[in-house]
Amino acid sequence: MLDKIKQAVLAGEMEGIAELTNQALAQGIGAREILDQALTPAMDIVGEEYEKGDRYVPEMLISAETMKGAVTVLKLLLVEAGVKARGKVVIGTVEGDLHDIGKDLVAMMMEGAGFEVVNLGAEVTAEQFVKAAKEHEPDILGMSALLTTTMIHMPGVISALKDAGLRDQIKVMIGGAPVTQGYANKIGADGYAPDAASATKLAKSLV
Ligand code: B1M
Repeated sequence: MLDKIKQAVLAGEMEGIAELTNQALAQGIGAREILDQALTPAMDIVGEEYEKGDRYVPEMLISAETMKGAVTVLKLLLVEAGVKARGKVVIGTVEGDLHDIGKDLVAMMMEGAGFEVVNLGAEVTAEQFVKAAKEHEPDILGMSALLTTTMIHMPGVISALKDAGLRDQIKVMIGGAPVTQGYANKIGADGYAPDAASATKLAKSLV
């Protein structure tokens, strides 16, 4: 059953995943087991295949959505069982930038990896990032930018976090097509990732 669930995530079988997950639970397989032995390993494979170029973005999205379908079924049970989220992430696309596909993919992969994710959407101002940081107290704040004209808002968000006295408690990670590791170093971010799979790995290493 666990292998069936794993294969369903790999194949992106969104339609049947909720039923399959419920069947596994009915057979006495624990929510934690399903998460650790089927869903997470499947998403690890998806990430590795994407990194190697064996899987394309739409396939990764479909697998991520499939995993979300299973996680939705398990969520309540996992909370009840006291399975702590790996950490909390507040994520958004920066001010003036409405590209959100890549950011949503990162958010989904992180959720799949066990993070609690607060997705602020696109065109998020520094003030909105800080407000969300105060409200949700995340371990990580993630910023995405797809335009050379909007990535310049990233240092402003970091300054605003500093001004609000929050910078020491929150790791900042950034990404998006024009963003680089060099830029992350320059603006004092804690990390940069080039794609959703490595963003998830980075988030794990930051918490
Ligand atoms: Co726009 N656009 N666009 N666009 N668009 C680009 C980015 C562009 C490169 C196209 C081009 O000219 N070749 C170019 C930017 C040039 C530049 O600044 N260097 C561009 C432009 C110029 C514009 C407009 C200015 C066009 C115009 O109106 N004249 C305009 C700007 C609007 C605005 O934001 N204010 C605009 C508008 C749009 C659409 C609305 C039509 C649409 C966005 C729809 C949406 O997102 N809801 C759009 C699209 C779709 C694109 C392209 C074609 C695709 C972007 C995408 O979704 N890629 C893009 C060209 C391209 O990339 N081929 C382009 C797929 C996605 C999965 O990848 O977003 O890179 P990506 O995300 C990756 C990684 O970057 C990384 O992981 C993701 C998953 O692997 N990542 C992170 C992303 N965020 C991360 C955060 C992290 C870590 C990793 O940590 C927090």
